Amino acid sequence: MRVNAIAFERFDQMQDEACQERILAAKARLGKRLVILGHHYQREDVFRHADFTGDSLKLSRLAAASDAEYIVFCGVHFMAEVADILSRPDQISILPDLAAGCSMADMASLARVERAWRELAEVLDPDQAVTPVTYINSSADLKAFCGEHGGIVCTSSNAAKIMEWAFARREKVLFFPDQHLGRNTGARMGIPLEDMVLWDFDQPLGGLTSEQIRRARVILWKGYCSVHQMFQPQHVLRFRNQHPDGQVISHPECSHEVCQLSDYVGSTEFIIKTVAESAPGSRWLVGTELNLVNRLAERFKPEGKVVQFMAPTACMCSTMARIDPQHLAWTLDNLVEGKAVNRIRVPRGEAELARLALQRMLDAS
Ligand code: CIZ
Ligand code: SF4
Repeated sequence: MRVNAIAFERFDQMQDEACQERILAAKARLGKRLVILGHHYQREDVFRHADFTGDSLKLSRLAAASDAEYIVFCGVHFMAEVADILSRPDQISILPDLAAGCSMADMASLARVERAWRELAEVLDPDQAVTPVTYINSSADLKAFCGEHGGIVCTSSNAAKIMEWAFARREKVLFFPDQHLGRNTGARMGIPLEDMVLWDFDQPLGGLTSEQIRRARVILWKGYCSVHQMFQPQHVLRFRNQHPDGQVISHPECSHEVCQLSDYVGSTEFIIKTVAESAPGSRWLVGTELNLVNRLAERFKPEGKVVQFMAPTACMCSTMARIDPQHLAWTLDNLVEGKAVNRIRVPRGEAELARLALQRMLDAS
């Protein structure tokens, strides 16, 4: 941070209402120089300030198309990286709190993936036989790894199309970091569960035998989302019991068992669209982040739709919640002063390779 930036301490204890006023005032002063992007999982008191809302795919496209000088990403770290990679060099991507990471993304590091690639090379030639596919929930260096090794990025909106792209090029897929999105997508494409093996990155050769690797079609990284992992088959079964007419919709980061019991499985954009298009009076059980489910419940209440959260306990994305009105107000006040705090900048070489993998995704989806 530059020495003369406004310190966060001045905002830390500020009341929410005071922050809201400052955010509105700063937005008015910055006008078209600023665009605020808000992910569906953001808390309401931040989400309401977004110029555009969406999932990470939609928001990364919008970041690329935006003319604004400052892109303030109310989401998590990898999303602000994608905005930096896809935007012009003179645009500045900002994450209001640098501690807003993604615990799933952190489960795959470049060192671990490179080690996996080296270990796979003991069994086969990975650059001939394996397409690396990274979920967009991953750090920029892993997207660069995919760019360099003939691989690609996917999101929960396009995972099946991207897997098809991958299989059209090489016979196997190494999918990281989310095992569940990989498994659910593979299963939907008709790949038997036994043809998808789990790569335990703490074990030599992922805890697999050479034979298991040779036979596998998909190698799934042992990562998961701690929020979506909370949803259990019994939550679905209990709902079905109580509400036989109700419908169940889940995010593909949920376990395969939960997805199998659901009527619909898809990304946040898909979930919103499906509930929006359902008949008035319908009842839904939704397996995804709580802020989004609460927003859906409020939005569709006037149509008599009942939208319920899948788990009995509240589970939010705690890292998304780091972006609060205090951090947003602090970030914007600094921009008004001409200071870009918390800028996210991906090193050039890495950004070029990551852009290649992202561009393959955008072209394929
Ligand atoms: O891709 C995203 O934005 C995430 C994290 C979830 C979803 O399905 O939209
Ligand atoms: Fe990461 Fe899960 Fe939070 Fe999404 S909900 S940002 S996958 S920790």
